[in-house]
Amino acid sequence: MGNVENPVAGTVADIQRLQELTDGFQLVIDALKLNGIDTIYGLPGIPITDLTRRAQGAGMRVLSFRHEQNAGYAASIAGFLTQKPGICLTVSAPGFLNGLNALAHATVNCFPMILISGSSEREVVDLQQGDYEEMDQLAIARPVAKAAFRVLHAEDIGVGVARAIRAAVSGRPGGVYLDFPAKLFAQNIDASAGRNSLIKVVDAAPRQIPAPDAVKRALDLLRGAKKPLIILGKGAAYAQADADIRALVEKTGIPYLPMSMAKGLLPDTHEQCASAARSFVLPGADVVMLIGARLNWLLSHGKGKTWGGKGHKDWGGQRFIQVDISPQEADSNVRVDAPLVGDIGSCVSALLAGMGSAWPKPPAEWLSAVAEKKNGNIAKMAETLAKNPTPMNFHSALAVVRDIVKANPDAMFVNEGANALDFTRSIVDMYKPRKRIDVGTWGIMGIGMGYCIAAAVVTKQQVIAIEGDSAFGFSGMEVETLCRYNLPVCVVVMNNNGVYKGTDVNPTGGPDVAPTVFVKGARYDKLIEAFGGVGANATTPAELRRAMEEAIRSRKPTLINAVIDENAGTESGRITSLNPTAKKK
Ligand SMILES: Cc1ncc(C[n+]2csc(CCOP(=O)(O)OP(=O)(O)O)c2C)c(N)n1
Ligand SMILES: [Mg+2]
Repeated sequence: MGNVENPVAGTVADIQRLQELTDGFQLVIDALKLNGIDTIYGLPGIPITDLTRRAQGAGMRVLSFRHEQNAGYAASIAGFLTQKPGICLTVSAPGFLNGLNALAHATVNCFPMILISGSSEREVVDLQQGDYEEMDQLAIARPVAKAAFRVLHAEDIGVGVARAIRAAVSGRPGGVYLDFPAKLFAQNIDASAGRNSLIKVVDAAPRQIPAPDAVKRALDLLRGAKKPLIILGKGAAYAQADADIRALVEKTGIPYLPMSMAKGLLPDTHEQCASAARSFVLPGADVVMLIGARLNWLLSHGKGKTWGGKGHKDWGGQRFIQVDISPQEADSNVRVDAPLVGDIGSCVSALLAGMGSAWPKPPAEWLSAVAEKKNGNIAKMAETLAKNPTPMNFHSALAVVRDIVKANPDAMFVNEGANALDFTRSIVDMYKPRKRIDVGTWGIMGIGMGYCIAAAVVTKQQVIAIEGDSAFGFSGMEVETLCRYNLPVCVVVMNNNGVYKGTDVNPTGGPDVAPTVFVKGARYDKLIEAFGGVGANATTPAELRRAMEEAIRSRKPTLINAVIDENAGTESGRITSLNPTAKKK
């Protein structure tokens, strides 16, 4: 307080000036909010604890996790579902490294995500003087990120956040790293200068219109095909061009294969869906149109025996049309005769416009051959699903899950494991776009609970997760998070006592069990009960059905331990051929 008798000029002004200051914490929050980002997935600690508090205080949803990897996976899939970058917030070095896995995952899967990590003092880190959690995080993030930035001055927070958003969502989306050293947060600057330094990103993911000659080239190739095939990838799901994609597929009359996370773009029960005839249509097709799908390992690189090639590297003779946002994607594995570069929505609508009204249906022989193969396989599968063996196996359990998803087509569906993944993907039909989210490009374990949390938070829908018992373990502690936020998530652990199966033995006869084997008869359902969630043990399809129906009715966080025959799985699930040891067997 100034002297009342002789008020010092400037005292009041000083106070006012103080009130008009802002700081780094506030500017980060303001920059995110200005760009419509309202949720943070993170884990508090030095130097970002106050950022989590103040973000919550400023009305953002701040979801706190038990491990940064799970927060990161949550952020990555939130990005996929919303086309806005999902934000993961971590502490320095170890927290950053825990989040890094998810950042790499986002980049590889083309999900927009921003990993924001606090970091230690630059001058100490750079001289390697042994600071608290010392690490050159920016350098470490760069190789696995689409872009990586560091902000040193509060005035630059607006630019840093804007660049991160643009990099994450434009072109082919990916993971972006944003490094905020501890000192940044407490920096004070004039509030109006701060406000003026913020940037509301305009047209962050601009449409990329395909060239007319490229559209014509693609349509000419497709029109001349005798045995055409369309493959929909998760890029097509990301694009949110659902009506046009469906119209394109239906107007062409061409059989289509959805990649795992593209299931439901058209209902899996659609008559043109060729999933049940995959091993027939891939080698059989003469022209293949890829829409937002890359010819990576998941499609056997577009060559080899899967595609009818003689040897494992031989071309099967297919000609490819590739619709992709990245001009570098074509020819990555085999020749692409008609690359169509642009955003999926713009490309698909250009294709539709170019098709005109007199598009010829594919030759009837091809359609009937595909239908015959498909119906045969579906009938065979129906027989297997109708069995009710004791103990329960993957098929009899998944027959129940299939019914439940059919009855709840709006539910989000999370899936990871090996057999628990592969059987589920082929047995459980999806009916709507972007409902199925799973292990993605790398086939990683650990996405489970992070995906469940983000899916519930973003969509507000019921979430159903089908988890291998090994897969679940990677993020299992987050059942506490499910309970803490009271999320409508029903986790089903397909418990076959181990990785792939529970029957391996230690060849030495020693006391350790085999590396793939877990505690027999574990009760995963007890875990969630510790936090007030609902646990259920299911040894029969009827028990599983009852427990899942109750979970969906109550919307309570629920974990069902589904006891599966420990003999039921195969090594590596459906990718045994990639396993060098299994090959020798
Ligand atoms: C991060 C990570 N670590 C390890 C693996 C190797 N891996 C592939 S599937 C799998 C677990 C399979 O067991 P489970 O989840 O129980 O499925 P099941 O086949 O038994 O149904 C593991 C460990 C991986 N894919 N990702
Ligand atoms: Mg298992």
